[in-house]
Amino acid sequence: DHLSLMASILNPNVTIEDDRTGLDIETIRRAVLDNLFYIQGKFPAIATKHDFYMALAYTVRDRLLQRWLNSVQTNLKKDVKSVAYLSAEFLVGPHLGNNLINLDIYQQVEQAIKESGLNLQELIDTEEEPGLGNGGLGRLAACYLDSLSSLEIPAIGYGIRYEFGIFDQHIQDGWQVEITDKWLQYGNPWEIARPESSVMVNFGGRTEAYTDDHGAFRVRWIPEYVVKGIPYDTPILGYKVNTANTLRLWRSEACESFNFERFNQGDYYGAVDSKVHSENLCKVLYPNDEPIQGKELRLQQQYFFVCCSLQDMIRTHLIENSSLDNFDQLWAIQLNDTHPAVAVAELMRLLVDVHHYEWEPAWQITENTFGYTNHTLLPEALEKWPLSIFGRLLPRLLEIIYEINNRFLERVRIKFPDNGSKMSSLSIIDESDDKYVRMANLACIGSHRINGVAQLHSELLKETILHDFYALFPEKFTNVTNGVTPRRWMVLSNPRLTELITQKIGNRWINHLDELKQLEQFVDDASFRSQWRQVKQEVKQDLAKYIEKKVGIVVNPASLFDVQVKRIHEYKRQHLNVLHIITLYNRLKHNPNLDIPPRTFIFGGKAAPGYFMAKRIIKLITSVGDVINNDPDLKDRLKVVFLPDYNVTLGQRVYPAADLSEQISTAGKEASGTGNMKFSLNGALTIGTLDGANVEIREEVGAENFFLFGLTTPQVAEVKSHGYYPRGHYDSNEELRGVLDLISCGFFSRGNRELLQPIVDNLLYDDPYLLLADYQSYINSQEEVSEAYKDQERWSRMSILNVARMGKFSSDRSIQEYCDNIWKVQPVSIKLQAYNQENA
Ligand code: F58
Repeated sequence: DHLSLMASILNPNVTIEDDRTGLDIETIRRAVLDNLFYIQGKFPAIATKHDFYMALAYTVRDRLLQRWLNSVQTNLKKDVKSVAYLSAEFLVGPHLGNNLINLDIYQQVEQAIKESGLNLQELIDTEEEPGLGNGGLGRLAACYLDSLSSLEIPAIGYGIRYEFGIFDQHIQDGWQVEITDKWLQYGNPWEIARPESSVMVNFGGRTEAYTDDHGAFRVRWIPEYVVKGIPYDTPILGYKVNTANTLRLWRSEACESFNFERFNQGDYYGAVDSKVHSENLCKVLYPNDEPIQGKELRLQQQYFFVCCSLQDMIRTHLIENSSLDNFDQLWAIQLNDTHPAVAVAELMRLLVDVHHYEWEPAWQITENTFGYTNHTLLPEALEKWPLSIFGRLLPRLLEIIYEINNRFLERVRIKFPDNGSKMSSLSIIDESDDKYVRMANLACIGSHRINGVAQLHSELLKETILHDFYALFPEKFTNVTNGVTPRRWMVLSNPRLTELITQKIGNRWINHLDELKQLEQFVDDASFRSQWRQVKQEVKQDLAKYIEKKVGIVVNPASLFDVQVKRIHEYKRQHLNVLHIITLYNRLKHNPNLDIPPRTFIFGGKAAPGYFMAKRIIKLITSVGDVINNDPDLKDRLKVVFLPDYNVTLGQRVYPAADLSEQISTAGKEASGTGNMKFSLNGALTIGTLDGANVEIREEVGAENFFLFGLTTPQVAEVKSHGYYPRGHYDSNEELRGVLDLISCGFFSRGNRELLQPIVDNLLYDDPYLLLADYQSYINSQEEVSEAYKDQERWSRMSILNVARMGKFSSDRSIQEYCDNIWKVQPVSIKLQAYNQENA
């Protein structure tokens, strides 16, 4: 139209709006029909819901492209420093709804879809979520991408495009059954393959010394086979800004030109074999959460995506720069845990072997470039690779690691002479029994910053697993407390509460979360509190409907929704929650007149397929639920629900509907937690230990608005140091004894005494996570919860104050801290220029 044409003549930064960029309702409606016809090949009359979803997704993608391509172009510029976030997992969740929020076109699109006789929410719910992560670590990476773009920081996320993400969980007869996640089967409208930017990755073989033309001594790697990495790019748009950064995920393929003979001289089966082998590399995400197993394929995955990503950064760097001398000034690379830590050795290899740097300057660049984030204190979760596997798969990398280690240990020897135990704990090579490569040591040595993910965790790192590194380089250690994005975890998932808050304080809180503080002024306003309760009630009704549809259990939306959703793990203590449920059950059976508010216990979470105890805990929950949900004596006062297939999409339904958030890990075990933040942001109160970020949440919301229980980290250590005797708690606590005995006698397992006994035995004779030691304290705290819930006005006050004081836990704050203290990067605002304008 002539207005926008005029505008574009006057100001070249304003683009001409057409059917692929226009944001008004009519243009969007037309564009969806256009895409339905030209991309899905369907008339509306025969189109499925999925067809409409695809048509809408492409409509939205079209509207991202200008911002995206202009962002990519800008990030290439000579003086722009970028963040590269290296992560084996990105648990981004469905894109459609989030992009509508960040583009700020939700309402227009909702209207346009309505005018076509459809429902936007239904289309949003059609999207298959990319489950490219296990849990908190992968989801954190996704929140960080959202905040990087929203803060206009030039950034790229690098990872693996797994063909099968985290498995889908079905529950059969109360047990978890794993089903493969075929997330790509109907196509992915959000990604663009860039085969022209493919790179090659070496594996196996041997190394060879040679002298180059200038007489310099060099090494080359003669691989056994070469795999091709093909990048698939997804735009990550920021909230109401032009910045759309890239998530670049690598897929592996056979490099047919490498093994020329096989592919071209008749060994057809051999060629196909090698193709299959290469494609297997990125087939499936490893579904284990904490304890790691040294599987060769996983090391291949790690090296594959790291090698592809570093080559990609170097290639982009050399477009505008004549050398890599300033690589560390233009790139800040963050290692999301040790999974990409081989990058330290790989960057050295690329600088020394390929770009012919001397060791020392190459090492300076490397150390200045990397930062390392640790996400766990569990010693069994620290990655180490058997030396034999590592050397066979990555012979040149092992040589480089030895060289890094020798030079490093030389410095250690000077600082701590004659200290053999320090040397062996700091060495990258673990020589205890079998030899291993310790990835955390490599990450610490090769990074200029090392951070934990909550204050307590960062302190414990310095005191425990990284103690000797802290003694050596105290200046490297810092903390960045995790955060979550309010766009997905409030605006998208909880539109009702978003609306109520925005009515009161405007919408600046969405990207300045501290502004929620202003809600405190309404805490004494009875009509506001009643609106607040009304919103929670409606959201709980939605979840109740979902529960009935999914698992056939009718729950009372007025009951207290007591929720624990997270991976199933002994340290997270879902079974402690169950001990409380059985305690209430026994109390109600013995005293039917007991005055406690009705509760609905909601669980969700996946167990690692090979984790025996975690799978039994699921069976325990479902078994207890079967009995309790069907006991007429209880008159529906208790319900226990296990929601299958907990994932990002389900999280978006659950957090807004929770009254109580269960954050009950053994103190000192949960690095941070991020679900804890999502709950509290949505108005749930927390029952929790002094663990991870719970400590800081309690500090922010006020001790009086948080249900605390349990041993502290030093108390846990104290109990363990005196030879913990869990049986003593069983002997002395009659109510606890009643609970454990009821499980043991087969009451919840149709008389089968073997089924759940492993859990009881573990608690009585080992109890590594101190459930029995914390039991009474937990029960007492739960009684306070029930008392508080009976006084709905008091509960609403506490809920409002929780939300009002959650400002700190925005991932925008976390990312700002990374930018200031670790990456030293600045925002860059993106000017829009259309593809058909001059100089584009
Ligand atoms: C989690 N780690 C921490 N690991 O457990 C949690 O406390 C923290 O809030 C979160 O990271 C973000 O910092 C976690 O999710 C994994 O899923 C790994 C996947 C790969 C194998 C080892 C565990």
